[in-house]
Amino acid sequence: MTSPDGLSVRDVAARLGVPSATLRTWERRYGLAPSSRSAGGHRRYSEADVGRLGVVARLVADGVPVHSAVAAIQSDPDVTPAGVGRAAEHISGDLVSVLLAAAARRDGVTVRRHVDRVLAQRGVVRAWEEVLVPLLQSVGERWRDPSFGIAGEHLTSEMISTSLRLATVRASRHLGDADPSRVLLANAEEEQHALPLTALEAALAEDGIGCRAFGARVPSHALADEMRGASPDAVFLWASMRRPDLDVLDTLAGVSRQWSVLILLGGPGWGKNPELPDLGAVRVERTTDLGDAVARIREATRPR
Ligand code: B12
Repeated sequence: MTSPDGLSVRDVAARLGVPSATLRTWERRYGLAPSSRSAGGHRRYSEADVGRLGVVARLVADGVPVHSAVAAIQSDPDVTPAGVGRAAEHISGDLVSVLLAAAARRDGVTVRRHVDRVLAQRGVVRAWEEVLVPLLQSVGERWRDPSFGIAGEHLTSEMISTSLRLATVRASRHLGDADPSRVLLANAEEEQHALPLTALEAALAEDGIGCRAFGARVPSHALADEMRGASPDAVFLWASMRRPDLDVLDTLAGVSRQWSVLILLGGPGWGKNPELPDLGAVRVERTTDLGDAVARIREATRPR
């Protein structure tokens, strides 16, 4: 219940789950002051003040630096906790700029620290889609620029890779008896872009699904041999670079006619609407984002 002259700092702290000391620090450093004071000089917060602080608290909990969260509410003073999505969009953009600047000055520790935090706070799928994909796409536009450089691209992808693997290791502790041979992840032949596979492995682990991940440049015959040995439910194949043909699918299908398997294709290399061959019992599907890939693999591995 709000008293007529507003809430005290303690009330606001309790409501938002943010310590009073933090609210005072935000006031001192970022000007997030209550709109009034009592006759005795005590802070008195209106519902609108609490709403704005709630947005900042939510964004900070999502891994956004405080100064960026404050900038977001200042650019849109009417933002409500319900409208935080718009502010988060602004902030994710801001975080991408922070990460690009860190990579440009070769500060890998800062890149990793932010990526670790975003992964822990948003989960792998949201962190990948909201921050890491926009970051990597910006990197893809910058590597020719000497102020960022090829080394900046390598450093960024190494840091992301380390953070994703850490997330996989953390989540794998809860995998228990999940059988990793049900799902195989591999890159197409000669394909070096392995980060999407690393992200998928981490997202699956978070979802309680184990897998065998073979990484970059897996020859089709080697993957076919693995399929023969494991009879998996799903095989995910990533391609960033353009694939000249879909022969690989015939190779994989050749060994998997005996059981029901999903071959899932991800990445721009397969083209927007590839004509997928009819391989009988072997299902070949195209997926366009990480969340969808996890959902299709989950479905394929569901006990029947
Ligand atoms: C990191 C990186 C590298 C790293 C890879 C390290 C690693 N461990 O993976 C290194 C430095 C090794 C590298 C090498 C090269 N790279 Co490179 N690289 C990239 C970069 C910056 C990110 C790659 C990535 O992870 N992309 C994944 C996501 C972020 O991007 P996306 O596929 O476009 O995402 C869309 C969808 O696929 C979907 N999606 C996103 N994530 C996921 C996940 C899943 C599971 C699913 C299903 C869908 C999905 O959502 C997005 C929106 O639609 C891209 C830029 C880019 N835009 O991709 C260039 C890029 C892919 N590279 C490129 C090139 C040219 C190369 C090199 C040939 C460079 C060279 N001259 O040596 C080499 C060799 C590549 C090879 N033979 O395989 C080009 C490819 C252009 C093309 N299509 O022909 C790009 C696009 C950069 C550019 N703009 O020029 N690269």
